[in-house]
Amino acid sequence: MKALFVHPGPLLYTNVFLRLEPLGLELVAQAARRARHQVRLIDLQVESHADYHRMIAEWQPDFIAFSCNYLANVPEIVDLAKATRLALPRSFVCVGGHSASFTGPAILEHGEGAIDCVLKGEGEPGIVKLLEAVAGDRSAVAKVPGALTADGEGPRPAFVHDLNELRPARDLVRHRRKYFIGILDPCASIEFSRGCPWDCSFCSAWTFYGRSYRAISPERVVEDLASIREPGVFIVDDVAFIQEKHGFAIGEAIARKGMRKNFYLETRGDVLLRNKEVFQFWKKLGVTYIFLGIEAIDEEGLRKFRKRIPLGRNFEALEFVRSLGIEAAINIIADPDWDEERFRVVRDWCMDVPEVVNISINTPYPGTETWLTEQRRLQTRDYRLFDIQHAVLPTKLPLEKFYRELLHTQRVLYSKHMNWRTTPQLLGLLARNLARGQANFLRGIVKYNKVFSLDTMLGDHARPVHYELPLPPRPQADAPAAKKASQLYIHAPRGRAGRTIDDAAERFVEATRMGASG
Ligand code: B12
Ligand code: SF4
Repeated sequence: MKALFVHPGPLLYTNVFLRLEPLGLELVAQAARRARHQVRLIDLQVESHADYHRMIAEWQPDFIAFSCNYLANVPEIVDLAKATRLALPRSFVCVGGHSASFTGPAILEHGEGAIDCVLKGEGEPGIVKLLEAVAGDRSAVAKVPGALTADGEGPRPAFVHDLNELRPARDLVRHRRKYFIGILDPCASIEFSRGCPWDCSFCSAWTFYGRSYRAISPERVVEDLASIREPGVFIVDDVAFIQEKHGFAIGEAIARKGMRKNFYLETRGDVLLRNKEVFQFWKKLGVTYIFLGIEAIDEEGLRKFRKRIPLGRNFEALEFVRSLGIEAAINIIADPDWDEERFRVVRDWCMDVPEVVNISINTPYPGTETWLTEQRRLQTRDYRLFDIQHAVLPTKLPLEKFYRELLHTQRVLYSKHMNWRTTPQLLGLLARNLARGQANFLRGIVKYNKVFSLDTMLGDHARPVHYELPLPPRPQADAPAAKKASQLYIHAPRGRAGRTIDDAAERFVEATRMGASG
């Protein structure tokens, strides 16, 4: 069959700071290719809807699969599916990915018959079975693990049998030089592990993967890295180097091959402090940026987000990153109940630290515990606003004032990095990128004021809403935490056996998490 894989368009962030290759979709496309289907991929972050329509008109795929990791992309995907149904009435349309897995019934309903199936969970095993059913016995579609159709739901999605057997179909992406993160331009993505053993209440990474954690072998990582031509590499793991020896094994394999890249990774402060040597080693291998989800600058805030890392440890982790000479980027979650004073305190704190600070807005997502327990009513259910840059919960300040404060804070932080001290260095880096024909980040800087403006933000709230996220279920105050969590899982938890970490790391995770689930 001819199968087309589609990544939806950019979100707010993607227009300025970063745009990354659709690694998950490449893996799913490769699984289909291995099953001998003809496969193409289009990434609407870097191509237009007109390109998409041209491609389906010319190539006439039998099967079209959209990747829906981000909730904010749901309306775009539903509209594209409807247009596709009109253009190619006989082709099969499916939607998969992180957010689709948590909102399957609503996506089918919005599609009004244009979406044949939502395929939940990791896509690699499911897509092969789904394509087989679509090509042969269509009545078998509803029995495919992870499939949700108007006729019913298949069994729970299956895990990939062995992550080491997979390779992303990097060759299918047509504009590789368009992917970047800040000055890492161009930048590819790579996976060293999948899943997360922690269970933070605002996050759905762990509920998707059933709190499992699987490591990819150093041999497979090196082989994949060898296929990457870009100098920058984004490590997509939720928490990098949870298991020190895995980090060393990969690093040593890379060093033996003499490979040199500039890496970007994300991790937790307590992991950094526990596994200092591995981060020291990776500094030598080229880690340029470490992103730390500090989330809050006071103990109360941290408790709220259920990250059981004492504040002092987070600051110690920051000190450690600085001591390595690696750039740290920090994320802080702004709560909609922040007032002017709270914003001022945060601004002052951020100005005192040398790091790049990013501020996102506390947003309850389907698939998270906060989604089930958040007592505040949503002030909007417009999918497009669920991008952690818009306030979807009622703000204590009037919305306009809240955005004014937020934008002011973001601008202060942004200009901190564009000041007279950093500008010469930044200009040098931009010039070097330009000389190599890479202007993605420069374009982002130019667009900053247009993207992050009060009028744009308020205008986003005023747009007509065609598709609304269904309301979260009523919170059940008496339901035990474990029961609440178990309702959320996409992949069935396999308990301790599902986590390829040693007992010491498992004990460390237990001591630093707060959940009651397996
Ligand atoms: C790396 C990452 C990023 C990277 C790049 C992501 C990218 N290129 O798309 C960056 C830093 C840019 C990023 C940014 C954001 N992210 Co992000 N990100 C992740 C992270 C940690 C890993 C994603 C990843 O690459 N995984 C590895 C690949 C192999 O897996 P995958 O893409 O999920 O694909 C698999 C399945 O989803 C599925 N699948 C995917 N597509 C399809 C399609 C079909 C047809 C099928 C059948 C299956 C399928 O199969 C794939 C293979 O198994 C996830 C958390 C997580 N563990 O999933 C959060 C996550 C996806 N991000 C999240 C969010 C909120 C964001 C931001 C909005 C804000 C932020 N956190 O910074 C921005 C917006 C990004 C944008 N597009 O503008 C949320 C999503 C919440 C939601 N429900 O919308 C997540 C779940 C994290 C969380 N805290 O809960 N992100
Ligand atoms: S540590 Fe917490 S926030 Fe980070 S990926 Fe794991 S569960 Fe999500």
